[in-house]
Amino acid sequence: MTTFDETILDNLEIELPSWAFGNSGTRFKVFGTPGTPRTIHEKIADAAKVNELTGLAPSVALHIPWDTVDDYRVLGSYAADLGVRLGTINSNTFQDDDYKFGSLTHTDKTVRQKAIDHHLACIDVMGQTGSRDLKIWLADGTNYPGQGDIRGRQDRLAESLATIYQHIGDDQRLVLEYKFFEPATYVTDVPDWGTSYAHASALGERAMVCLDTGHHAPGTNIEFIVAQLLRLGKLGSFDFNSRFYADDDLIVGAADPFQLFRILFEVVRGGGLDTGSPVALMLDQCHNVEEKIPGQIRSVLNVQEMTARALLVDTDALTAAQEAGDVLGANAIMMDAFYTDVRPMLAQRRESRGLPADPMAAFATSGYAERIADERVGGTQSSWGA
Ligand code: AOS
Ligand code: ZN
Ligand code: ZN
Repeated sequence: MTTFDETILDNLEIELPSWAFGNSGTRFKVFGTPGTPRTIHEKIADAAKVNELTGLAPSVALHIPWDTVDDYRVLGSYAADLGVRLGTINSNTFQDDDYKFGSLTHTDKTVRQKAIDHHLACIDVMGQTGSRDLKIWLADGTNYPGQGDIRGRQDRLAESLATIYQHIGDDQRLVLEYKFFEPATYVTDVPDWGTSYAHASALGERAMVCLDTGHHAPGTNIEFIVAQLLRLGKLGSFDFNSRFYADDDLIVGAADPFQLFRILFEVVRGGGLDTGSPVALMLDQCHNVEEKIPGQIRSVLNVQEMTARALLVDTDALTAAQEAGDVLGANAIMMDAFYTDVRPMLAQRRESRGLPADPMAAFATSGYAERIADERVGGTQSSWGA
């Protein structure tokens, strides 16, 4: 097996979303699961279990107001006691009647101000949690031609973002996520990487793009976008998940492992996993029918496995083949790395670092699932959202 720089694997960190541990579903049905967290504390405990067994997930993203608490410093200490830290703060301007026709883009200044104030409150939370990133995903958009002034909405968006950005601290970042459709079905106000990049560039150095892998039209070459954003120095973070149809939020690497490999190859190629890189890796997933904690374990392992395979690409040989016009040779170098089973090597690495060789099996025999099912009775289970 080709050898590679081990530090990239050693330093790999994938943030877990608090909402992945709650019940989620479709508009037809949300299925409850025994042991589902009832509080943000229980979500953090579950996330910490994933980190304990994999060594890959030392931070948890919060969604405000879903994860609102009185004292975020106390919550941070609680997380630290469990071996994790609080990470990205996600704003939410998509579950309030006032935002029916938009939030940061709304024609009504009062509604825009309400949405801006929510983001300022999120920045305040970041100050208490020590979080670096404010991640903004907007549901803003329109469903029918003529419903809104496309250009005016962009102008208002730019103005609102600029107001929020003024409050972003020197050590903080504003990360703007794009999505091609849903809930809006005609115009989405931040539909693609170009729009996100245009706004982030206008804001300044501490504004970056968030690439959610499930937010592209079928057939989109996502690794190209990754390469381009890295070139431009504007790839701030990933929301990892996978999809068959739309924004399915399935386990990353489940639907198309080869695509994940190609994406991670470009991340490595662009220095996105080098020490000090601005690229943050995060999951943005829901577990509708599968168990949630194993779902998160499987996810971070998938990212680790595809990172290892991407690192196996013999880049010197690849460059030589590319420059020689050896199309099939170059392609074979990529495929050799992709088809390499890195699982035994990763199991060995885990053992040598005091982690279980097989985190999925370790969780299954840990008794944790049974314990939380017994303990977490009464109260209301969290669902996607609260
Ligand atoms: C929505 O589709 C986006 O992926 C956002 O990242 C969103 O904030 C997240 O899914 C949690 O709702
Ligand atoms: Zn997302
Ligand atoms: Zn999404």
